[in-house]
Order: sequence, then C-alpha cells, then structure tokens
Amino acid sequence: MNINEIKHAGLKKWVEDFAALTTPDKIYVCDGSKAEYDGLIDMMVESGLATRLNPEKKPGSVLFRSDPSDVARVEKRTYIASEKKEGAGPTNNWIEPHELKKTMTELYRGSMKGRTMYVIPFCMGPVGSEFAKVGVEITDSEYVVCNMIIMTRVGKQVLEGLGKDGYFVPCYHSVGKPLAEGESDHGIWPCADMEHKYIAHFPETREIWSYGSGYGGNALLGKKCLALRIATVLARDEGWLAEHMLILKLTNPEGKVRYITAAFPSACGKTNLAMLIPTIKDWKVETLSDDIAWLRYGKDGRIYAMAVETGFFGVAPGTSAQSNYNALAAASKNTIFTNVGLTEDGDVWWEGIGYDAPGPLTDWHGNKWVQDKGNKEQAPAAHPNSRFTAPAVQCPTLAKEWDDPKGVPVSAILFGGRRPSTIPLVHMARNWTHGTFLGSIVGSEVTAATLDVASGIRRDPMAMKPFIGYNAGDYFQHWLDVGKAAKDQSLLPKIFYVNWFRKTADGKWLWPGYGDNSRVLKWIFECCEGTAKTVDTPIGIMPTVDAIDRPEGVTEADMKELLSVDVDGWLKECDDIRKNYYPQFGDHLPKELSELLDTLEAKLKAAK
Ligand code: GTP
Ligand code: SPV
Ligand code: MN
Repeated sequence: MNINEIKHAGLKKWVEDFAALTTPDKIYVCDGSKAEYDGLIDMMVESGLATRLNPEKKPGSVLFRSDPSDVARVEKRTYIASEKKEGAGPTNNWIEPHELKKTMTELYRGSMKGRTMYVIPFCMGPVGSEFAKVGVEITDSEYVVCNMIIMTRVGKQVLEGLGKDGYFVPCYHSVGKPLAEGESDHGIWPCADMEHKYIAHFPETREIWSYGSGYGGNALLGKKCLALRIATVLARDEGWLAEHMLILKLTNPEGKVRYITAAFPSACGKTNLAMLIPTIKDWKVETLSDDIAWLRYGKDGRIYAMAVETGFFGVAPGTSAQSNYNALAAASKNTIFTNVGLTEDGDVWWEGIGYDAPGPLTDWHGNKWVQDKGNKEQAPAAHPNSRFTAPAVQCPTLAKEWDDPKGVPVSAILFGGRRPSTIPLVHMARNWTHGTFLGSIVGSEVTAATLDVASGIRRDPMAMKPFIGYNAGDYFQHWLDVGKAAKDQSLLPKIFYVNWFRKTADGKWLWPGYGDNSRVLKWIFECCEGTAKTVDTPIGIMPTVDAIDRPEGVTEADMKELLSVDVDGWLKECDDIRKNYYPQFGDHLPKELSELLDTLEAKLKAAK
C-alpha cells in the first residue's frame, strides 16, 4: 500500500516525519496479505539473507542466520525511560527521556538510507475487541515484517479500525545499518554494535523506540515491548494485568473444562506446558497462548484471560516429537526458523530434536558442522536461543476459543521457574495475597533467552523481571489491588507455585516433566473442584504424598522429596529475600508482602 492510502492524518504525518529523519529510499504500508508476505520472503531469499527449506520437508519455510551479537533479548540495552528514575524502579535500566530521545534521534538520522521503510499497522488481541490494543511499527527490516505478520494481526482491517483519528501505540524500529549508494547486505544480517543498541520505552507518552537489533523481542515490538512493558503501564492505569503467561484449557475425563494460566521465565517451559500431551488417561490439554496473556474481570466477577498473539516464537533446542509434538507440528510448514542447523537435504536440525544429525550440517554461523557425539564440549549446531516463528492456527491442539475477544475464565494461575533444589513440585497459595507473595519471590536459573545476564539463580517476580514497564514494587501493589477489587474473593483464580526442575545430588532430573506435568495439573484441577487431597504446611497448601499419581521411574522416595518442605532450604530462601531482594524496593514494597515473609519465616522456625 501507498502512504497516501492512510486516511489517519496523525499517523500519516508521524510516518512522514520519521521518514524525513531516517531517509529511506521508499515507504511501504503493509496490508498483511499472503502475497505481501511471500514477496518479502522471496526478496530475502534472493538477497541471500534467507535460505528456502526443502518444500518436501518444510513447505513454505525459510531459515535465517542472525549476527552472533544479535541472538536474544539484551536486557542491559533495554530501558524504561520514565520521567523520574523512581518510575522505572530497581528492576529496570533508566535514562532521562529527553536525553535518550536526543541520543536515539541522532542514531535514527539517516539510519534507513538505502532501505525501504515499512509501516506495520498491527493489533494485539482480536481486531474489534474492546480489550485489544493497536500499535504501528515502522521498521526497515523485511524479517521483522514477516515475523510480525505471523505473530500479530497486521493490515488493512487494523487501519480501518483506527479510522481517521483512532489511538495507536507508536513504535519505531531500525536495524541501524544504513546502506551507502549501491551497497547491499550481501546476505549478512544487518544490525548495530552492542553499545548502539537501544530498546527504549517511554511509559508516560506510551512510545517504543528500538534501534540496532533485528532479533525477537528487541525488534518484534508488538510482543515484549507493547504487549508487556507498555501494556503493564496501561493495565496499572486501567485496572487489569498484562502478564508473561501461557493460557491452556484443561478438560477432565468427565468433560469438565478449567482454564489455567502459567507464568514461567523465558525458556522455562511455557510453550511446552501450553501444548502438553497428558500421560494420564482421558485428560486433555488445549492451547490458547504460549507466552502472553491479558487478564481482567468479566461482568460475572471472574477473571478472564485473553490471548493477544497469533503465532508462537518458540525455543527450538529441546523441542522433539517426544517433548513437544504439537510445537513441531505447528512449525512443520509456513515457518520462519532463526539460528538453527541446516541439513544437506534442506531440513532443519537442532540439539534435542530427538535424533542424531543425519549427516554434515551447516551450523547457525553458516559453517560446516559434523556431529561429534564423543565430544561433550562441541559447540552446538543451533544457537541455544534459536527459535521458530509459527502460525498459531497450525498447532493441532489450538483451542477453538483461542481468539475469543472476551477471553476465557481463569481457574488457576501458576508461577514457577528453574530451581534445582528447595522449591517443591507444587504448592498452593492460601489466597490471592499469599499468591502475590509467592509470585514476587519466584527465582530461576538464567537461560539463553537473554544475552547479557550472568548465569545462576536470579529473582524473576511473576516471570516479569525484564518486562515490567514501571516500578516493580508498585506492580506488586497493583497485583494486590486487583485481588482486592474482586466482588467475591471465592471467584478469584487459585494461585500455585510449581517447579518441574528439581535435580538429584548427581544432577539428574528428579521429575520427568513435560507430559507428566499433567499429573500436577490434575491435582490443581482437583484443588479448584475442592476434591484434592491436601496438607497444610508452613509454605502453603501441598498435595499429600499419594495425591499425585506417580509417573514411571519416580520412586516413592523421590515423590516424598518432591513434595516435602525443605525447612532449612526455605529458611535460607527467606534470609536471601530479606537481605538481598526485598530491600531494593524500598517504600514501594507493599507492607503485606514483607509481613507474609515474616509469617513464613516464623512458621518455618516453629516447624524446625
Ligand atoms: P519463552 O518463549 O522464552 O518465553 O520460553 P518458554 O517458557 O515458552 O520456554 P519453552 O517451553 O520453550 O521451554 C524451554 C526449555 O525448557 C526447552 O529446552 C524445554 O525442553 C525445557 N522444558 C520445558 N518443559 C520442561 C519440563 O517439564 N522439564 C524439563 N526438565 N525441561 C523442560
Ligand atoms: C522471551 O525471551 O521470553 C521470549 C522470546 O519469549 S522474545 O520474544 O525474544 O522476548
Ligand atoms: Mn517469553
């Protein structure tokens, strides 16, 4: 589409002003059509940036290899530029907004030279839903356009919905690699140096400015930037919750349905849980979202969760027919792969795909790679954060109500992370406030989904540490306020803390995870029904040792370990929270949370 087809004068002027600054060769407005998507993919295949996969193996699919410096979100270069530093709080980087805009304006000056400027009108949530939010991303990356077409609702219907003066969140993006006269990328992923990358959010003016990275959440601005960081700010002001959560539909053998959301940090199992195939007979899991959910009260006083994306940007390594059949099926065609290995016959391969490399590969650097199973130190063929971008409608377990504009009523909310010790397989909060406390103290081992965070365990409250667009202490208060706003506390979802990642002393998984997590979902379902076998403990409500059916290979002793309270471990946990974690929130930490920490510690001491 031509820019003159934009009927929204404010939008048109905003595009023209940014074009005057960035000086692209042309401006193109995206309509989100298949022809447009195909044309852009062809263009990238021709320029050498993308490799078309074998149509007999992966029809309609392509592979990209990014620059080794541009393989994941960069938290050190991500900013919440609120007017005051306190507004960003202790979990975010902050630069004074005028100063940051000045710096970034100079970076944007001429940054699209030699490239096309694409204008992407997109909608998070079903178009026309009163809860959906519209954004417009301007980018100079065809890769970004194609990913956005899969991940969000892009095109004419969004522009029409905006009318002549509708509200949209303005999102700037440039890869930060202008081309000189006659220069081309020569098939090399364009991006800027690390010190020039910025993923900036201006919460008061609700703007997103991204520069220098073309990868994932840094560049697909509907996802983490709009649907989480800016949306948390909107949600705070409007009384709802924007969360890093999957949404699943659980049906029991009698056909009763419960909807469950779960917040786990990046690369900690959301996609896997959302698409799980139960190992218990006649239970069914269906998928509504694998990464983001927006939650709000419905007219009936219950909390409803709405899926806002239309695709999955999923972690490839570890995805096999055994671990996640449905993700593989979703990514079996019409998929964009980034940084995975390429086989000689034009298929993809990655570590943990479930079979050995079928011969020499081209690794994610573009080099020849021959699997050496004897060598534990061998560099992987696929980057640990390599991903597939697949349309949601291709997922065999997609629930029919996935795009319902009012969302689905939530029975249970799960928090969790990767904890090799201390945290049991599952425990339930006593109420919403206690659940908020549990969410606030979640910790997890750092994964490859972030490029620049030291390894080890870090606190990742509500799996939102990198995604809260304002002061995290105020975010905790907002969670408490949402609970208090319930017209009937008994209608609130029950809150659980789960941990699939316990390890034995010799480093083996204590719990098989994946499909066997359905056994824990069953207990959670029973808690919602009021039929679960439970025991009250110092940390919350837990299953009795016989309440969860034991999977094959898990002994009774293992089960006891998974379901017992490690009093000393938890006391250490309390100490760490008190000394090293809660103090950073200062006055912003709700008193109710520090009081719950006192209560927990006292109960643990009494149990010793
Ligand atoms: P983002 O897309 O980064 O937000 O991540 P995600 O939470 O969707 O993570 P995903 O489901 O892709 O899981 C990432 C990794 O965790 C993969 O390597 C999985 O194999 C592994 N994983 C998922 N579920 C389990 C489980 O139940 N047990 C174990 N041991 N590993 C798991
Ligand atoms: C995550 O890191 O939580 C992701 C991938 O889901 S990205 O979209 O790159 O943030
Ligand atoms: Mn995520």
